[in-house]
Amino acid sequence: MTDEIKNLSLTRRGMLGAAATGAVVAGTGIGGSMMTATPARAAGDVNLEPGELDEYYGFWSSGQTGELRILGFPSMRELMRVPVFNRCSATGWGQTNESIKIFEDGMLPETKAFLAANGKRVHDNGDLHHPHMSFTDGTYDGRYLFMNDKANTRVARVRCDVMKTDKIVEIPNAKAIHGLRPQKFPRTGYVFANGEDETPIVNDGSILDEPDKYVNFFTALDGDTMEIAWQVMVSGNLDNTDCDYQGKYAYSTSYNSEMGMNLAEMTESEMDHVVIFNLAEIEAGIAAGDFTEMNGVKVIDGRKGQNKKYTRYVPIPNSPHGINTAPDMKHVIINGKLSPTCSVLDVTKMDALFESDVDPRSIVVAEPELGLGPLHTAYDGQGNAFTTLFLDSQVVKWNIEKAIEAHNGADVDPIISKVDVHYQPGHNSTSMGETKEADGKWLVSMNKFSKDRFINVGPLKPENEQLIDISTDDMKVVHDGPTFAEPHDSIIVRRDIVNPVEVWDRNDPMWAETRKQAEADGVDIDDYMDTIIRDGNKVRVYMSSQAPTFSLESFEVTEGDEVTVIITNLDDIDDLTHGFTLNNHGVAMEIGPQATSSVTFTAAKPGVYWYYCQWFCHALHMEMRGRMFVKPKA
Ligand code: CUK
Ligand code: CUA
Repeated sequence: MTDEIKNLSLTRRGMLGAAATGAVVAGTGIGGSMMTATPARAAGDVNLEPGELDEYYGFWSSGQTGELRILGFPSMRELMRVPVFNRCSATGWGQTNESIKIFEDGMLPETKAFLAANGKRVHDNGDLHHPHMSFTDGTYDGRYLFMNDKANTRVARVRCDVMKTDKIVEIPNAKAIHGLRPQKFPRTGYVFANGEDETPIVNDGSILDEPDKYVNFFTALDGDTMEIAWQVMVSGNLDNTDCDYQGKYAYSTSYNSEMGMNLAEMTESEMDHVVIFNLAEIEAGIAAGDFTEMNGVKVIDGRKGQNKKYTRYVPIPNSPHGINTAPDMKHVIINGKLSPTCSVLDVTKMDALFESDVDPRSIVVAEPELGLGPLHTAYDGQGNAFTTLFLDSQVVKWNIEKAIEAHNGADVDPIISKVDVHYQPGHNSTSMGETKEADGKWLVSMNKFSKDRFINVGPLKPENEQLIDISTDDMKVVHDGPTFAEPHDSIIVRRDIVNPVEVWDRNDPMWAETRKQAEADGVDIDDYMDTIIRDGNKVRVYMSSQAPTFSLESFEVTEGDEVTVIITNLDDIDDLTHGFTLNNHGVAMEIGPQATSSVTFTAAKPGVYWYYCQWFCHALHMEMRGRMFVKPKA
């Protein structure tokens, strides 16, 4: 595309948008001033020329695949998969010693024992729903990404300098970590994580059907150390969570205030609730010793009716799901799911809620009816909200102030426009939309069903993530993006905020443990190495890689030996990753430029086994191989 044509297509979209805006404004009876109220700001072109770079990073969850994905945005091109809770065939995540250490360091002792009894060291599945970046002063700071694992009750952290996982923490007491958000102000700070499944307060196999003995846990981790700061025990389950821009409150939705154990019981009442957590009071309670220690964690009792200033329960219709703080730093929108409404909370009214016995519903300042199945809301930073309607297969754009006016009796319709999406949207995200720097350019609707949108690949179909230009009131779907199971949530981050390195720093903590072992063995892992250490039936094979060779063309071990292969990639050129794959041993790992990786396995039956570099690194990449010779046991 030439520049003229590109400009032309931009202009044309701008014109179409403006024309449609007029129609919508006329149709909904909103004053014509709306047109000037929304400043012209072209979202940009979704079709990048070959070689052109994206304006944003998209960080995508992958649901039950267990990894984090990085997309270029708005092109929606998948750039990278970062293994987190999953076992990765390419990189050896979940198999290398460096990654297993990260899994094991944050593991509860009972899980270690359970896995050992099942002949494993790590869980190799996860259910990653919510990736969120660390904040400083209300906006992303490019340090870390935090994410949940609903399947095995964990929280992980990814370092944004190398885009690798560096912490995986299993959360005690809670079950099924679901909602997760980092503290926005003054910084992260806390990472808030919801347990979704309630469990008996003593969960030792003696209690099943006594709902009054079931509780749930809200967890605050320290985002710097990834240690658990405290937990709050609550009534009902917890679904999604968010926090304010003032650093005072966090809040979570609960879809089962009934504490029901089956579908009929769980959806019985018309009103469920949002739990509001008072951070200063909780910290004071911890300092004053008003906690119970459970499995090494300080737990505050914030259950309904304990009448302390740790929590408040605000009734919300009906099985509310998503909860999203607006970039106006004042309003919080709760998505009704089984109710066609969204409830708007005013965070400035929360102080009063804790100081006196005002009606908890007094912080609800609007409750517009938007359509069927509202699940999540995103923002444009111009006072408008975009809510997914799961049952209607639509995204609705509505104005928060108008919803408040209508709630106060004015005859105004807060709904600006609706757009069909394909189909059944869950989360949606806008560019920078969960920060105070929301820029109102793009929205992605993360649809659970794609049905007929792509050529058929069998009964299991991809999700469909649709890109919507929101720079005008007419929301225009401009791209369909198929994804594999099952992204729930995403964030869209301005490119200047994220600055990963090109090659590893030799002093990276990732292989600190390996370095220690090498020092004990008298090997310098920062240099050329070709040393084999025999230590009983343990063999440590140190080699370096430099395209297109491994320093060791062969090494010898004995059948049944516990072999550890340690490799430093001495290449320091941008994009020169090597790998080590050992035939018929299920062994493969990535060794990035200037990185050290290691893997441990038991040598199989006697014979010759070739190992090779699996990353195409050089014209002689095919020749980058060697032999492990396994001798019979004497
Ligand atoms: S949840 Cu999936 S659509 Cu886990 Cu954020 Cu709402
Ligand atoms: Cu090294 Cu291929």
